[in-house]
Amino acid sequence: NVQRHPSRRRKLSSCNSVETTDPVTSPTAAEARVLVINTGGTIGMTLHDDVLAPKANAFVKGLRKLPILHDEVYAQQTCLYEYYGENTLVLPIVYTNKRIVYTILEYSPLLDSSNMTTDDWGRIGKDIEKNYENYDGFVILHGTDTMAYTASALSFMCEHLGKPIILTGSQVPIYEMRNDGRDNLLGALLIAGQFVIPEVCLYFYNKLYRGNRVTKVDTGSFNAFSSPNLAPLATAEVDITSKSQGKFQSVVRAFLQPPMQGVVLETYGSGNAPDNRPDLLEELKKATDSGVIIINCTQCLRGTVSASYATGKVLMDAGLIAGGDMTPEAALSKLSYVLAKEDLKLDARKKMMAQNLRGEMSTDLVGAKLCLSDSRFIQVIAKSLSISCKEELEAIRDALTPPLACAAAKIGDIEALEALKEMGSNLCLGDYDGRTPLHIAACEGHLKLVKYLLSHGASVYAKDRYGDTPLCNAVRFKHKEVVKLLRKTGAHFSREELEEAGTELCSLAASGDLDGLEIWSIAGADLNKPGYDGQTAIQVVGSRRHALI
Ligand code: ASN
Repeated sequence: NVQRHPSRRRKLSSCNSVETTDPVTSPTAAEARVLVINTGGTIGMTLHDDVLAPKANAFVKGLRKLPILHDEVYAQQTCLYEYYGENTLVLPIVYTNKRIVYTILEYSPLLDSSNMTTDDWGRIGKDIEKNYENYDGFVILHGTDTMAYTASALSFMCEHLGKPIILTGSQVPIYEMRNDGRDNLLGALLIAGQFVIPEVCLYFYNKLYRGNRVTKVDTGSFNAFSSPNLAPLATAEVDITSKSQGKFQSVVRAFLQPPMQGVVLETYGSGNAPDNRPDLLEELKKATDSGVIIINCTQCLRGTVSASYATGKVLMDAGLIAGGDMTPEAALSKLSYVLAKEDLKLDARKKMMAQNLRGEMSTDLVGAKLCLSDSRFIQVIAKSLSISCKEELEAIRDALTPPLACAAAKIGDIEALEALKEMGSNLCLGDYDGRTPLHIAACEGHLKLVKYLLSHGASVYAKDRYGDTPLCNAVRFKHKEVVKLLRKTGAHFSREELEEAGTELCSLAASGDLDGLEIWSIAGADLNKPGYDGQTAIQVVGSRRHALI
């Protein structure tokens, strides 16, 4: 795709590069941009006095020397540093003929993640917000010790997220001969640059996990994280396809006193505690009565908190909130997030804690199990193919339903979409051309349906095989209200699209299409952007008026 970064391309002739037709170095590949925020952690540490500690201003220089993580020839040929600055690097070309250009923002001081505080979470969140529109994805380099906490915290902080945020790091510094940092960084960059996964994720040892589902389980293995209750979101294989009793009671009482506002309690099995300790239960009850939010999480890696035992029911009776299958890391961060919502009353806060906010807990494990039995359509097909096992049924459903959902979107049939959703199909998936129901609804101008899809998690950032988003489609087909709604939901033109808009705007101006110009402007285009001949749309409108007079 030759038009992805036109202004850099325009400069190419003046920069000291030699044009080439070699596909590996040719500066004609489409580019994705990823922002890497380096907060510290083992990945960039070096040995000082026999202990590992972060080293400032060394990471970018180190990466430049690793051909697997940086293509210096391409950088020179495309004036990369001149355009994006010295801290920008570029991966070798990937098989999808894409270049991933990444810029590293290094924090000072770099931290061992055991020293991270909630202020650091806030700083990361703000930096993502500040740079959100200029990048396709974000990678956060972070120490492993508290990575699951930061991932959980970011998942709650990032409301209406539409782009991937991927935390990664390593167990061994990237500068050492045998290390896991190179693979982890490379995998995270490839995913952040090529896939629209609108979640906070954690990538480690070839697996992409939902960030608020992981826990660090191993201090000495490259396979350091586990997501016990939710399978990885993606796997990168060949292809990328998630005490003493009396004293204890007084400690509990002291601990639950003001200003304590919330507590995560890790309990046995399915959320159980001794029911023969009325003294402790009474302390817990007193605390919840006085407004302390206590979340009951299980100590077990797999399974969920339930009220199936008397020993669990006593905790519910004491006013604890069942934490389902949330990790304690996610529960703690969620609690900080909910407690920070100052405008919420206690009941509303408690309700939020019990609800699934970002996929951190399975709401109803039984109900969530896929039920294909009531889907006549899939059954008929399965029967004709003599298929009965659940996995094969799911495979058929996943192959068939995206084009069906697109067909329903084309005719504005919300009921059909609702039925497909109930069948367990994902309305965000695209058809063979990567076109999602939202793309189709945007083309057709079905405002109600666009609203429906957006409220059911459709991504405004989904790109079809031509690189177009639903916003591009709505603009092209001049559906003003859809454009407004998509913009309100966070859709925006990429920097490259804004650069390229000048010529299109001029041709609209030349044909007197003021409506079209208005829609482009609502979509974020600058009517003062010059077209290929240096004239702006406004100038073209002016000279056209002049000619008419
Ligand atoms: N102590 C390190 C950290 O969390 C551990 C690591 O990154 N592997 O920063």
